[in-house]
Amino acid sequence: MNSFNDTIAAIATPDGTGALGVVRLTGAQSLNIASQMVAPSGKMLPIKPQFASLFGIIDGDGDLIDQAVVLYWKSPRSFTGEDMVEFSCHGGREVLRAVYTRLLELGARAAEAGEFTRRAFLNGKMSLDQTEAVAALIESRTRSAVKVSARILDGGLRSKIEAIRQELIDIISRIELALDFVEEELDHEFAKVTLPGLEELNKTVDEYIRQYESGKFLRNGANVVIAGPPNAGKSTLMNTLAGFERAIVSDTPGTTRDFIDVTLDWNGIPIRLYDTAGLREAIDEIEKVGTLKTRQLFEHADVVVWLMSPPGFEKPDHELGKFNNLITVANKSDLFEDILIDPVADLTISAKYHDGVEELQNLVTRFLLKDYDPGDLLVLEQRQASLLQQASDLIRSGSINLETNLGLELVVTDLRSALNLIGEITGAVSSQDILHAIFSRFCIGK
Ligand SMILES: Nc1nc2c(ncn2[C@@H]2O[C@H](COP(=O)(O)OP(=O)(O)OP(=O)(O)O)[C@@H](O)[C@H]2O)c(=O)[nH]1
Ligand SMILES: [Mg+2]
Repeated sequence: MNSFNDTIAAIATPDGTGALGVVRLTGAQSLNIASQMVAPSGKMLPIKPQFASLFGIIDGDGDLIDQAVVLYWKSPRSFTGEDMVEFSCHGGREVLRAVYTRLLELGARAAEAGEFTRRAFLNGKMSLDQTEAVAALIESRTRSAVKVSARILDGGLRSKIEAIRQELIDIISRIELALDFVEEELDHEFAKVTLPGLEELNKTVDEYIRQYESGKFLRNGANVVIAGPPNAGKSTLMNTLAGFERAIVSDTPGTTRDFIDVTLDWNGIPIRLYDTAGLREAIDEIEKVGTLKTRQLFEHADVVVWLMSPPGFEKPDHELGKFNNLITVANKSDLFEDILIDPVADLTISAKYHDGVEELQNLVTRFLLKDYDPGDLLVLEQRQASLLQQASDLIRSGSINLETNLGLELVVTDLRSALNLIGEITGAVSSQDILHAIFSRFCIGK
């Protein structure tokens, strides 16, 4: 493990060519090191913090390698809480490497993945959930995911977790006080006034766990598989939803043999949509493999859209019928709406004439988000949700012990453990292992 006292450097922008590229430094020696590479050497000291200045940048031989805007942040008013310098250079790979290499020559160490943000956390600039939001923001694939991460980065989760922690601390201290003063026979009365608070707390915690179940689709995306008998119009639906002719459409049953996928954004959820081979008794080897692949896709599907068409409106087989997230859709409504057929389906559409297709998208996203508005969700990391789940179990066990009069000491033990787990979410309580697991997923320079 590297020391946190040294000064570290990284190229913070992606490898490649761009108009600008950023090289950053953090640590006590930042300004000293940076000063030795501006032309003429040493000109930089003193530099006004938080002001942008244009400098010539020189290498070890004193040769000019770039002109860069240099920004200096003085500790503690910086991202990491330490002295920091950022060079906004011209965004060529060799330029950035030359600047970076010079920083290392002057004594900076190469930063590890996530080390800047890790320092920000260790110096109390942000809570652990906020640092995770930094990574999530960078990884966001839709606008909704960006908004959610930005809200958490802004302290939207931290304040809520802090409120839960405070509530729990209040209850624990009341119980601890009672431990000293309350007579055995009064325990019952005491339980009666304390239980509602614990139940309320559990409701709040459970609500966030539920939000995680829905919100994870915003972050990770969802697999939506269109399946059904041959000729139902699956490929037509795929094309309509994709907005271009992705799949071959024909009135020959068995047209699609291998599955085809596209990536789309439905109400903020990154959707991977699959068009599959029609399910029927396969008539040749290729079709057999195709239908096998379709069935394998079901295992990874978050939603299966079962498409049927007139006249048969063939239902899914028994096995798929048991699938939890199945939406049945009757297609080709243009052919049957006038003759008043009412097929049993969750939705009726015409893939060819784009009728009801938007409703289908909304139905699928409502299904995935369990009626939450993406804008209201506080999307949690799995780490955070699992801590909340463990805390919720402990609070519940504490409530039961309180209710059944098993002794206040036991109740306090459960609640104290729950308090620790909740503290791990924001990093009020943390260990090296947790920090390592979190920051290793960052990119270098963040
Ligand atoms: N009238 C009408 N025809 C449709 C509609 N959707 C699809 N079709 C037609 O149905 C036929 C089959 O369409 P495909 O999209 O190839 O059907 P598929 O389910 O992909 O078929 P396979 O790949 O063979 O399993 C084509 O002739 C389409 O033009 C619809 O909404 N209305
Ligand atoms: Mg097809």
